[in-house]
Amino acid sequence: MNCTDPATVPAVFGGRRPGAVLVTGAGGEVGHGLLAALHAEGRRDVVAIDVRPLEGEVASMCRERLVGDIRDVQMLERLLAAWEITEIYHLAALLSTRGEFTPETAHEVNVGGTLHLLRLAAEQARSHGRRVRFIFPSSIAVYGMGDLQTKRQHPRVREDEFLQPITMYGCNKLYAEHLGRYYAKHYRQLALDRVPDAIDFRCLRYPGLISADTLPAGGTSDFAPEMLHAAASGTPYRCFVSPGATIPFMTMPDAIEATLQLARAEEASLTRRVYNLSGFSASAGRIAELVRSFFPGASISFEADRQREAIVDSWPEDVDDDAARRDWGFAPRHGFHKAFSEYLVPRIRALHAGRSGVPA
Ligand code: AKB
Repeated sequence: MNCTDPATVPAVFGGRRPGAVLVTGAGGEVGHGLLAALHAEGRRDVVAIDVRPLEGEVASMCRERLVGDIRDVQMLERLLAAWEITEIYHLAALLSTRGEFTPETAHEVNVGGTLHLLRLAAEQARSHGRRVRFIFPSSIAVYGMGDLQTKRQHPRVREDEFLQPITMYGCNKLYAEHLGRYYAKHYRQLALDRVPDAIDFRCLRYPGLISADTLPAGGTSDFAPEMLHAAASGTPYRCFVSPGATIPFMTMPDAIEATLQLARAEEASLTRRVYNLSGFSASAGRIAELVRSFFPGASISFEADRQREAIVDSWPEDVDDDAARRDWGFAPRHGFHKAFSEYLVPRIRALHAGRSGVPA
């Protein structure tokens, strides 16, 4: 049922709206994995928003599916009327490459949309009297290493270092992290009717994510999943960065697991609100070598797009995720080789086997 029509707002029994967990950007790569994971842990109260209709198996995992834009304040107002939201996973975003063609739109979505969602969280907390847990994915795009020499001299960057992003997406994510901290701790701090401590904001800085089940769109770290999916489907791939371009990555299952781990962590164990994550650091050249070892016929060439490569070069080789490991037990299952041998290659072969004649 699509709830953009107010007439379909669920009934309110005894003054109580039905409880819900809200997932924005539900149709994206992370959204697909998160909806499945929430369903697997027994959540049957998921309200999903995306600009496109949610399709496939994950659509049936939602109690409600809305087609709408997080910039639409009226739509968010209707959410306030219809649901008692106590947890928000705000995944909707315009990623780094796409954002460089429409930076102002990226700002409106990534910052304006996040502001609307944080305000919704504050209003929800005011209306139902409980705190709202707000889980926000940030990115390694918040970093700006300056030049390759600095990047190489600082191979494992901590959360509070080199925060000079060079993309609109990175600027948006860094500002949104501060907005989350503000709404959680200082929102309307001079107003007599403020609701203190209404939002429990928690943030993970995702590295480049690689999924076996979905293809990425609009990112600059996408060269890794694009290369793998092309090899599995027998399609020649021209990599838009040089073999030496290196950043941190993690598999989608590890990203989803980490997201739920942070969401479930005891607040007392959190020494910070924004956490680095990394599964492994790899160069485009090492990824190509491993891909060829699994797909010997793969046609992979390197034709660097200097502008896109400059974005990747501005990101760290790897990040220091000790705080996540110490505070809430972050422990990715997939290192570089295991990511391919245990997850990516078996899953992608199965996915592409029926499509391209590539032997399973
Ligand atoms: C992108 O490439 O923009 C994203 C990211 C690194 O956050 N995948």
